Amino acid sequence: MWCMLTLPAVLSVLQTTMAAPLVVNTWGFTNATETAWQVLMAAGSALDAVEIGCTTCEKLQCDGTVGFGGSPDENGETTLDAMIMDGATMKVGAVGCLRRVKSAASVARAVLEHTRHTLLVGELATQFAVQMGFHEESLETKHSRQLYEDWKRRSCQPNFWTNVEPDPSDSCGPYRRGRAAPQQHEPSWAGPASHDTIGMVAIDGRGQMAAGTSTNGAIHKIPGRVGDSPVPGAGAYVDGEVGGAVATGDGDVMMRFLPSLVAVEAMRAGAAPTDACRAAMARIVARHPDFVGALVAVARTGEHGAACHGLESFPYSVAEGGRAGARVVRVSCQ
Ligand code: SD4
Repeated sequence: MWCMLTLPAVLSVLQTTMAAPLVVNTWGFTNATETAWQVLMAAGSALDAVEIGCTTCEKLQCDGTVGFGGSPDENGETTLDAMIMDGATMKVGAVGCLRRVKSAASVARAVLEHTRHTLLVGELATQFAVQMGFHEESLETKHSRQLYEDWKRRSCQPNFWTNVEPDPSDSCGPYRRGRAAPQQHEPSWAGPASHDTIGMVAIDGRGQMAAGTSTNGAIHKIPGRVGDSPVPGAGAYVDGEVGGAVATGDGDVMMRFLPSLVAVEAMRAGAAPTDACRAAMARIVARHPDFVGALVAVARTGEHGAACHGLESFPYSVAEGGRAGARVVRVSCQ
């Protein structure tokens, strides 16, 4: 076929089938986008870019919902969820409810690289991290202590308990089982200010793709809670032959619908990234009209798009060839 095409025609075919390096991440976390982009510009891999990008947010404590010192649980402890997925091998490394280790994305990468497992959780994930050379330290800060104490002062409101006694809508625990009330409408916990997980998708110079997430989850969560972010198909998913998607928002709902997988499968079936995100979001919203969250998708060609619900608008950050620096794209959720 090539010998029958002129040079400009060959170039145009290549442009539509191969993407230049690209990084996309949830929210306006452009510092993370920039560090990931630097990795790609230095001929680094998509996996390295996603790890470095998510690590940047962990260090900067992006919006208080990534990294140490945010979203204390009911005991006042910050625990971390993170995932990294390789779109070339479909391997995943993830940690859930990681305790006392700051660099959750890098521990997830260590799970991917040094084990045949996918997800390690809790205290035993910490043991793994320490064995892999990560530093163990408290994730508490003055800020997280304050958030915890304010919550105690508000009679532990809001919280995630249902059908327990004493009444969780006006009392702290300890709770015991109560009578199950008829299933009520389940409000979303994720108000506009309470959810800012970083989810990132990258394409490197060889056209390989990776995706990842990092978060400290839901504020005042019940200890032991793991959200959608370390669950493949929920918080992130990437298939290098198709594209990738990442999610942010009410993870307790999202992990029941695997929206990142649904978006990637929609792209596989031919949908553009924006339409793929809308289709995945529509499935959630049909059952949870109050849902608050957003999805960003990237096709392997580099086309990207997003969809959101329960917010006025949703920003995501992009760095791509030919443009200087990271920029923020804002999509309307109306
Ligand atoms: C979670 N999806 O743990 C995460 C929260 C989130 O921005 O997106 N925060 O449910």
